[in-house]
Amino acid sequence: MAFIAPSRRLRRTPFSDGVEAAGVKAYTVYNHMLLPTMFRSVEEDYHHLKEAVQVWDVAVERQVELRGPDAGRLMQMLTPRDLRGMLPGQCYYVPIVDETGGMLNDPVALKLAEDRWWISIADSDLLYWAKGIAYGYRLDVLVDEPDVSPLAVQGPRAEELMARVFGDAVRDVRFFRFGWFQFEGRDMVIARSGYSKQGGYEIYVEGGDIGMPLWNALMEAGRDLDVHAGCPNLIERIEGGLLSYGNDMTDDNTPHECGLGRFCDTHLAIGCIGRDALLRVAKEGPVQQIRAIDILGDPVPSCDRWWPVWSGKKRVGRVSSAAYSPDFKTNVGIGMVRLSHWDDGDEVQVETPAGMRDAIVREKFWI
Ligand code: THG
Repeated sequence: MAFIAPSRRLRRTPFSDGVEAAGVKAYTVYNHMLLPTMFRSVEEDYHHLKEAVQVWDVAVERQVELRGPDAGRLMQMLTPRDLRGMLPGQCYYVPIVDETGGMLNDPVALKLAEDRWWISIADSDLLYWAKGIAYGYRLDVLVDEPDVSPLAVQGPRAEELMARVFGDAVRDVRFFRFGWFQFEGRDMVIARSGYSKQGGYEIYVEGGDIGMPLWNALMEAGRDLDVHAGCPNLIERIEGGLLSYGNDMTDDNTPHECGLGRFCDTHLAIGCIGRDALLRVAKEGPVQQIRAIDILGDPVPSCDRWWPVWSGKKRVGRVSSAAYSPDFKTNVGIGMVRLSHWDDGDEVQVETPAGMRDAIVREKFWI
């Protein structure tokens, strides 16, 4: 692969100077912005994430802010998850669907106040869908992308590091809740969340100017904890079954196909734009679904296109993410598999660039 040419359309983040100083080795592009994918090596980063603590530049998790009297109404139009019981201070993982029930995004929504929400988006331009709906329905709501850049602190020592910088009260923040904390006199939302299964926090840094001071403070406070710059780790997120929008699912998939049915209350989600379509398809139930796929044999190359899944001569699915797991000593994968072959233990073949491989479909992910 050649290099990617920098330009103003490929946005840097408030933490990019720190990321570069830490020796970033690879980036991807996400929401038109740089997302680090590797520091030392994907495997070294993986072991370190599970043992210590990492600071992640996840500014690519852009916020779509909804502000005004109709903010809650617009939020409910976007998702089949019932939001009526949600309180300020809570985060919800919410499928976002279009009028056909197709997935447009799978963000974390934060309810800041009755009339103010942040939608912390995955890699698709949700801002325009939200603006279009607000305008088309003449809603009394402001929709924009504020200067907010999440910084994640992930790993088993995350709580200790965060307590050193923000005080012991951060220890009391529960999973998928957030509170307001101060750094150098600036208010920041801090949630117990993040794109790993190792535990940790996400700091919603408001104002790019405070980004590097916070980055440096975390690095200094965590020196004896072996803190290191890190990033969402391919191996760990596959082990944990954390989905990647645009890779593991697209707008061709319903939330139910994505295994996100547990985040839908379609009957109760009155106002959701995709509600009727989802109720229709829910009657029959999905005919394909996301599964963990254990690909046997030597380490596979990285998955930059869908790999066909076969049962003999019949195509029964695709693999969308794969990596060799040092802890589980097998290739861990995420794929979409047809109903006929989605039971735990079902044996299939995966057509990888390294040849045809035997594989086993699993109903549970590794962590
Ligand atoms: N954090 C924030 N924004 C994000 C992500 C994030 N935006 C982009 C991307 N990640 C969106 N996708 C996901 C996918 C999974 C989760 C969050 C965002 C996630 N899932 C947990 C799980 O599946 O175990 C918990 C879900 C729950 O129980 O509610 O955290 O990571 N700010």
